[in-house]
Amino acid sequence: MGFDTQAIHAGEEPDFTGHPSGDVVVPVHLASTFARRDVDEPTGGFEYSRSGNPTRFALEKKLAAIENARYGLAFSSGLAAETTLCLSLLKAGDHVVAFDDLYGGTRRLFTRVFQESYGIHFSYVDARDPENVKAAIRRETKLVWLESPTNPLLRLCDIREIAGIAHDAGALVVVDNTFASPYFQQPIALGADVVVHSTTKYINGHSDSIGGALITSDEELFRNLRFHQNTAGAILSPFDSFLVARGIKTLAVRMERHERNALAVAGFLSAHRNVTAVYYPGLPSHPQHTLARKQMTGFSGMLSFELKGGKAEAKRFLRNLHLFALAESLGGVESLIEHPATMTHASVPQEERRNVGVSDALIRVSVGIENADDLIADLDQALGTL
Ligand code: P1T
Repeated sequence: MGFDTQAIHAGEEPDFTGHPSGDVVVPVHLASTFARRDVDEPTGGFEYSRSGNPTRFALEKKLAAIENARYGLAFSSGLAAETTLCLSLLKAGDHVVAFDDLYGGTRRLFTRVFQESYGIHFSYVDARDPENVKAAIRRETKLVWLESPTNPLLRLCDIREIAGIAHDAGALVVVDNTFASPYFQQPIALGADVVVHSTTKYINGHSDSIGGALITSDEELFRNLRFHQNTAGAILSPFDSFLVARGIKTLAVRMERHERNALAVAGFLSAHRNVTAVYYPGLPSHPQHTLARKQMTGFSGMLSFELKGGKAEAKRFLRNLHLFALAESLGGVESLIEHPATMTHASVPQEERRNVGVSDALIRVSVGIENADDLIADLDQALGTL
């Protein structure tokens, strides 16, 4: 079945919760607990809403379907999903190899919590070259943690090749697929063991829910993750589960439009005299455009660019925009813009930011699904003020 069909129908089979009403949309089951007739027979399989909730269960089926995987779990945020994953798979003394360009909050979680308090070690490498991953792997390496494309520099890594390297060394591969969305990239088919999402972004798509997901096709891994989801308790609420499931139904059409608009915006920025570099995997000038064509089916709606000048120019440009909201987050229908060095990646120490290439002139754009001409006109007038 096609992605768009799955996105609409998976998890929404009218009778799957035993509801007699035949709802074509899974209802919001707000109950915190479920009555049973006998002590050892949970009615309809549900006992207590942290352990399992029919609305969340429907979403989890849909999340698995759109990643073409077997199992999905929904969490209260992307970071809650990441925390649960680390709790499930890592212990003191273990080692993780991670892409050096990652969402700032992910790096903060690794460094400030799992490294400083739990004795887990992290090596950050430029995973654009798989040899760097290979060279960083140690006997204690349990995970290789990737984003592709990365936040905020839109760098890619060859997921299939790195999965081969990691598996040869007995390590699992995690791919944060938030930027691409499952519509444009399915890492499990490329060899990843677990996919992470901040569903806050494209998957929900309307900037009105914070959530996260873990998706896998490995049954043992799934049981372990589900045990920790229930035991640590960072589940997605029934209402958010409903919103996210609703968002997924339009993911295919939204992503097509995000991409079309992003291509137009990237083309415009590339030709502007006040822009010194544009990072968008859909541009033939992107150094990894060929890899993008190989492992993705599209280029998504995220891009970043460098302005001529520095922080002062970046601030002036951002203040002068009218249509783009100056805000963290991404992947919603409305266009957002931000300054990674002072916003999403402020928690990464300045020197590490510089080493990776996040400069004070870097601007990140989440291109929405508005009229592209309006977006370009707004960027044009603000760039003209520099
Ligand atoms: O915000 P939360 O739902 O907890 O998701 C964290 C997260 C995980 N992975 C990636 C790639 C992300 O971009 C994020 C969150 N990012 C932003 C809020 C941002 O503006 O980049």
